[in-house]
Amino acid sequence: MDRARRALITGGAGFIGSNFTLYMRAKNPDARIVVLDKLTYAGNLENLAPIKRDANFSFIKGDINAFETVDSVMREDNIDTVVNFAAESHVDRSILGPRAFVETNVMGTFTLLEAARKNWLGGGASNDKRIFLHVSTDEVYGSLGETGYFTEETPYSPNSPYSASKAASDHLVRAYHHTYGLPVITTNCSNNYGPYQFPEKLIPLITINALTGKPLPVYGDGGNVRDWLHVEDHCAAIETALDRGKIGEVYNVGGRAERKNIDIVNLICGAVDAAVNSDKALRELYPFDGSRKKLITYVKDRPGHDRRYAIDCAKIEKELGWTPAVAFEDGVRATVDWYVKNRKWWERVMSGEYVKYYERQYGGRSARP
Ligand code: NAD
Ligand code: TDX
Repeated sequence: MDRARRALITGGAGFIGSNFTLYMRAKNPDARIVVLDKLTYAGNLENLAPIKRDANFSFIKGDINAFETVDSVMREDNIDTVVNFAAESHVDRSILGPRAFVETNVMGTFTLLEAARKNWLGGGASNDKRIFLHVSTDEVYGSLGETGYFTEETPYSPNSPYSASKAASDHLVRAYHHTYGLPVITTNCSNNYGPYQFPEKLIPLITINALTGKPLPVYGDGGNVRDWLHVEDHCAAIETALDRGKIGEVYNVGGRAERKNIDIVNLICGAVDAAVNSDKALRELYPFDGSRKKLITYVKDRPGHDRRYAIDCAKIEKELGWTPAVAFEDGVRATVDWYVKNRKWWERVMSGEYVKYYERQYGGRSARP
């Protein structure tokens, strides 16, 4: 990162936000970093433990909907960079209970934009280094057939309450630039994976279930396709957009790694088998006879399940020089190893709330219709 930013990172105790906070601190020891996070079920302060004693870092437990909190942080810390990760992020939870998605993703982003407008455009000294970077998703573009890619020009067509709420937030961000001149950049990224991902998402859920010998739920026919990006590559893309992105622009970020869900589940089974079989202590901890592929269980499909996502990331590659670096199969094996080594982390986050969610989401769903 090319200079000492004064950054407010919202949702910095979640999966991508904590990876980005640690990445930014490592790249730029002089940056002032303030993380604002509500610590919902998905937020975990332990993710930020490596920098908790850093003098140039502070954590604030708070809601992006609380205008006074956001406003005072922006003013008192003289924030010039907002990176907005805070969100309700899980599609299945948005189907079970959409309200929180509208409250945080739409109203929360609106509140942040209002605080940035007041602090940056309210008549004080101008500063051309200010950036409000909004972290969004490829899901806003809807679902693709067998062919084609999402570009920055693809019309929005969100299908789940999650993607609709993210789409609404993207539109507000765009409007604040167009109407008020707020210095914004939006990134729309494909599916991430890597350390610290909450085990409600496909890759960590399948990894932990395979380790612990539980059924591996595959929705529908397992043929849905996602484009996967290692979280470290996403962090580098955000850093690139902050350093070299053009204000007012949108950048699609993807891994050029389209995979069918069932192929990923098979890959994880192989990686878990290999990791456990290579170590006597792990064999005793996670005993299993044969390949874990036998745990694969096809279950009832997700309502409105998007069939295929695929990102065309040529714009950020050509204009800003970013490109994904982690090969998918290598990244998945490294991620499986991380979950094998960090059992304490996932045992703690799979608390009472998680058990209730899991039962609601997967209980009585074992047969495909
Ligand atoms: P996550 O669910 O792991 O983390 C979200 C964080 O936001 C948590 O720490 C949570 O406590 C915090 N949060 C939630 N509501 C809040 C509120 N009202 N105020 C303050 N903090 C709040 O999510 P993630 O997977 O790390 O995703 C981060 C961002 O990236 C989201 O905006 C998501 O839409 C986007 N994104 C995610 C992916 C992916 O594959 N995970 C891909 C593309 C884009
Ligand atoms: O148990 C499961 N079985 C299964 O087959 C789970 C949890 C998922 N799936 C399927 C559904 C999807 O086709 O795997 C695919 C990936 O599912 P998720 O990990 O839930 O991700 P997805 O719905 O694609 O959304 C993710 O990518 C875009 C993130 O959760 C979003 O935050 C991000 O914006």
